[in-house]
Amino acid sequence: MALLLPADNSEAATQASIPGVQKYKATSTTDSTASKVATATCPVGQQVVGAAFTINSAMQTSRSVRLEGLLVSPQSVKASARESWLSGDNDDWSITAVAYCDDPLPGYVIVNAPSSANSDHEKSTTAYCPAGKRAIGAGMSISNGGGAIIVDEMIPSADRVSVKGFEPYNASPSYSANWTMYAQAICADPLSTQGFVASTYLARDQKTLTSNVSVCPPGKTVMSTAFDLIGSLGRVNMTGSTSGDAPFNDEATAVAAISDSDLFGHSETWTVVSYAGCAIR
Ligand SMILES: [Ca+2]
Ligand SMILES: [Ca+2]
Repeated sequence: MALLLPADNSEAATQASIPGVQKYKATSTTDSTASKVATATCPVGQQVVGAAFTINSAMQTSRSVRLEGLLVSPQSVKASARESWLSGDNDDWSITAVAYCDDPLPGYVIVNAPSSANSDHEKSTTAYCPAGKRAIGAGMSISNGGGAIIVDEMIPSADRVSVKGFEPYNASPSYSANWTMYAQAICADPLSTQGFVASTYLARDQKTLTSNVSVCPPGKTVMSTAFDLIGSLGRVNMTGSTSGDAPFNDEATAVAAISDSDLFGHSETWTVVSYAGCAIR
């Protein structure tokens, strides 16, 4: 939606048109269709600075639904998920895409970095910002994952975003198709963010469902999210990486659940780390 602002009141207009980072959400249909997509779009004139998602299920844990993509473009965030290629999922579920939108930032660019395209069990790739720019947001996607690939991490740092994915641990049959992972770094000149804040955790455990919260410094709000599964080894599905609504818009939460792969045994302890990209203004 375009903002129509009075030409004779530029200061008020500026304040009105720069309320800070805003969230825009879109949710897919809710049913048991195996593959779903939701696309959240920024208002005209704004750009995506970060992305988030939630897989919504009455089961809460979404054990057999796997994140396939959190694909960012300047205008939109496309979140996609697919039921397990082995078990499917009989429950109704949906996926919500969240676009964090802001006025255009100087030096804004999105860098895409594909992994190799083969059927290796594990693969990772890193998108590097051009020299002098900083990563402010993260995205990823999987090509030809077929409901088999488990996203293990989407980790931001000062000038890059790294992603990793696994085929399910010890699955039989194994996944034999060629697949590709893409890392995406949303980059900008270093002026409007202070980088990412990560949650801490006390211990790994074997809970079915685990979440962790990262909190921006006082006066700052979440402008992007990211996550890292530790010790998951392809046995844990990310089911959400999102932030709260005001007054909790300074908190990002990552949620993960033991996947259907635990049918093959899950004795490792694991946890999930949440990252919040925080806006200064
Ligand atoms: Ca289904
Ligand atoms: Ca394989």
